[in-house]
Amino acid sequence: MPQDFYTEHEKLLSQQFLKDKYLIVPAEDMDSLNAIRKKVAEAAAAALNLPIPNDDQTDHFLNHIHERVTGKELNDVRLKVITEMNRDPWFRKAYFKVARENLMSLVGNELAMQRRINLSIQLPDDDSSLLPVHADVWAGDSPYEIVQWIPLVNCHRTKSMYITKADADEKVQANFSAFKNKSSEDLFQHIKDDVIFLDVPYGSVLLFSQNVMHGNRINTEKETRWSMNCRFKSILTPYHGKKMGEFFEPITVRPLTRLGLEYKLPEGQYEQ
Ligand SMILES: O=C(O)CCC(=O)C(=O)O
Ligand SMILES: [Fe+2]
Repeated sequence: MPQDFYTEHEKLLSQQFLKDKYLIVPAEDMDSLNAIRKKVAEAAAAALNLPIPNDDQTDHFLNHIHERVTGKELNDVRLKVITEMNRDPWFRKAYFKVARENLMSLVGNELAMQRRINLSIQLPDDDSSLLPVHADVWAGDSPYEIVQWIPLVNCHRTKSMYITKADADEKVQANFSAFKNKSSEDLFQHIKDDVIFLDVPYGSVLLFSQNVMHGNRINTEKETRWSMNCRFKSILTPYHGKKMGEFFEPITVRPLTRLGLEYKLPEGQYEQ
């Protein structure tokens, strides 16, 4: 595909994304990211009846939450925090600002955003909230979606998520009938030498295609993982199970698209 209309920066970004199917980029707006992290920590402290950590304590508070919560209580806390995150409209705007320019370069400038931002918390050595190997497109997402994955603590090795190397992923998905009667653990064992546990420190953002197999394993690091994920797509690309209005909300519809969608030909004019 000719790329001569791209800027040099867009060319580099898209080449790298098309090669690896993911990118790790610096947060574009640290103030927004810090405000997001503060809100999450406050909501978690409230859910656990703990004092709200100050800014200097927040990183330690999140990384060490397993010292104050059991695996059993965790999902309840997680759901309470998600509700708080999604209650304030500023939170979504801040989330978008953290990777706005990169999203526009990779996806388009007329974007739909997932209505509910997700939160994932992985305590050390806990197997209760793992996501086995999958590609979200296998379960209702369209292949036109990107995931914006933002860590609230430094994520690496099993404290992070893994993604499959693009060439290995392509081979397995092209020959998927071989795995028809196999478990997702069998599938993971098959690809395990071809997965990359992504190094995503706080202050950076992971953008990945959910067409590629990914997931997580038991966190064998000594700290708890906190990360958020939210999908974006170009408004006018095809939808699958996740519909506009229900799952996605338009966030940057441009004026000419509005005019075009609203325009009605006067009666008697030729309609194609
Ligand atoms: O955070 C993870 O470990 C996996 C996230 C995931 O599967 C997704 O966002 O689609
Ligand atoms: Fe996923």
